[in-house]
Amino acid sequence: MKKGKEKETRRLPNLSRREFMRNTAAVGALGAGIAATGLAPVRAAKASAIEKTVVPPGELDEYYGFWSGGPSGEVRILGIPSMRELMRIPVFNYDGASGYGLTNESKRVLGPDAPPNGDTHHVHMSYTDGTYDGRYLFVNDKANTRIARIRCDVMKTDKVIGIPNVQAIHGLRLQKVPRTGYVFCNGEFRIPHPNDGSILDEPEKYYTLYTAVDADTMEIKWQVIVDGNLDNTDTDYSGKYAAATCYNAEGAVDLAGMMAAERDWTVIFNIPRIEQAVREGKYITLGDSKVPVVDGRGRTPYTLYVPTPKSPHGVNTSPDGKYFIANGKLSPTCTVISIELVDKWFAGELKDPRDVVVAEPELGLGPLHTTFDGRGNAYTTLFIDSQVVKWNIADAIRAYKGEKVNYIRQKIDVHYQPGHLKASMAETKEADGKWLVSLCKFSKDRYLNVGVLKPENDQLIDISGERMELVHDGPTFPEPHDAIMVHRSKLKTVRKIWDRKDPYFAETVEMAKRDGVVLERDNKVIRDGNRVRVYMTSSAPRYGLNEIRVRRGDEVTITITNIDKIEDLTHGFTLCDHGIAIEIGPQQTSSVTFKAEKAGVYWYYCQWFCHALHLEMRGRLLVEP
Ligand code: K7E
Ligand code: CUA
Repeated sequence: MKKGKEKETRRLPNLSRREFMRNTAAVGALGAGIAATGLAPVRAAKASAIEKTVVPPGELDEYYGFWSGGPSGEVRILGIPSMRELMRIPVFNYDGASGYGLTNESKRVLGPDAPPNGDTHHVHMSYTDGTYDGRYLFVNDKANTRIARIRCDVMKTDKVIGIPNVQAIHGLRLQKVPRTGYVFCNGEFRIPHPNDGSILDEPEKYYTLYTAVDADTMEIKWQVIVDGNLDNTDTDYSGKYAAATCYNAEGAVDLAGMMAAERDWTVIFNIPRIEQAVREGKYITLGDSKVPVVDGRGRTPYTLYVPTPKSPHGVNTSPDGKYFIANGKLSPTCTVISIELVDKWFAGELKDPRDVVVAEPELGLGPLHTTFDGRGNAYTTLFIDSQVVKWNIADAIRAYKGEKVNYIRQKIDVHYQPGHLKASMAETKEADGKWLVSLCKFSKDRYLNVGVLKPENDQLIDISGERMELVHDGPTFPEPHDAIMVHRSKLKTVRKIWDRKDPYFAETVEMAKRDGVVLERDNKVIRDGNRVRVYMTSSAPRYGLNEIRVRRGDEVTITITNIDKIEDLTHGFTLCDHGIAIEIGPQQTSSVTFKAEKAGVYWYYCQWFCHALHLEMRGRLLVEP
């Protein structure tokens, strides 16, 4: 009896509510006495775990979480452990609240004819010396083959670039040491070269490339042609290597073909050797692009293809810098690659590419991604089993050598079908093993039914102790793929109001200068043919101009400078019936250009609640016929 009671006590905290209730009934059936005495401590334990996630009103979270937004095209900021969503950063999407995609400043970031959507999967923060430095975030757009950079001081997107010669940027990772020099981008889909219709249904002629972008200038530095395709990627802690998974070694264009081989591979890039090849002119260029392209197919000095079972997905570097871990997806295993042995391979000391593999732990069904606690343990999502498995890397290596050790530490149910997971600071050398988030693709019955489209479910797990403990469910709009958790001490430079010298609106300031306008003071309308430039200030609760007169057919640029210096005092400018709404933060200058096509009176108003007289903060655009 006593044994049974202890077993239940251990198991219960990990169960869903429904399972919890069922279990309570089961225990009850064993004997009312056990149910009563056995459950009390369980509830206490669960309550105390949940308590750790409670951030009382008025208090701040310990971690910033940055979530990709998938086909929402954005990046989201959450507070951890509360899981409160703090902000959304529009990146590839258009956003009606901030006017991203409408203001001239954001249009300069997005470039001309930017598509209205994006598909963000992998958001990562810039590094100095192997840990986050709070300067930038970088994120991919799989849908339109772009990447973007977000400035962390203002949390705004400041660069968006297209990647040439490839289709669908999927995996994206940053060089970690000595600092983020390169952003590495995986072109996922193999395509013809040139892709101009001259080659169509000849898949054997398709290929894809690995791209290195300079993180400071956002210039594309080089590309490497690879065999197979490119799924996820990660980098090491020496600055020398990057690894990427390939799930379609077959080069197939249909499902059955892509799944055929028992092994695909993980390709490892030797960065110094690729740089050397570029310096020595050992490259080609493709099409109109001037980017140096190095051929890394087959056996080359630049690449190492490590056979990996089967259609591997995520690849993750352990925070001690020793291993790349490729997640098997269609194989129940992870493949642990020793970076020290990769060194030996490139030095010519090993014969077989499989010699760099030091473990292949069997974890469960559908391993997709792995994260770390900095104490030698790895945590892997099992998509099919709907679990997170905690396992010990050193023990998995011993088992691979034939020792009888159990490397599995614990499996915990998650709800349901997890993709990525990430522990706090896990992709830095300062992995601190406090929290882990499991990004579950399905929430099914976990929330009130909101219709056919359900939210995803991000579950927070306390990993600070021996046992993982599920402590929070967090619904999210479809669909973040990945997330990182950054300790708040890394982000001390986030601004509270804009700097008037900020480069984000420097071009607009230049335009005002040419018009002889002092943005912080002048309220003026300048006519230049049928172009009209309107300059005004905003200061709660009024605009500098409460009427603007233009003629039908004019191209009108409205430039507003928010002269309020009070933190959080954002104004807006919405022009009725013109599809225009922009945000102007304290000390910011924002501008928007439109054509006055309809004669008549159109009210403009401030859409950010700024003052008791916020509703009165409005004016008229008078369009003469
Ligand atoms: Cu696994 Cu795009 Cu990182 Cu989705 S990817 S889960
Ligand atoms: Cu200004 Cu509301």
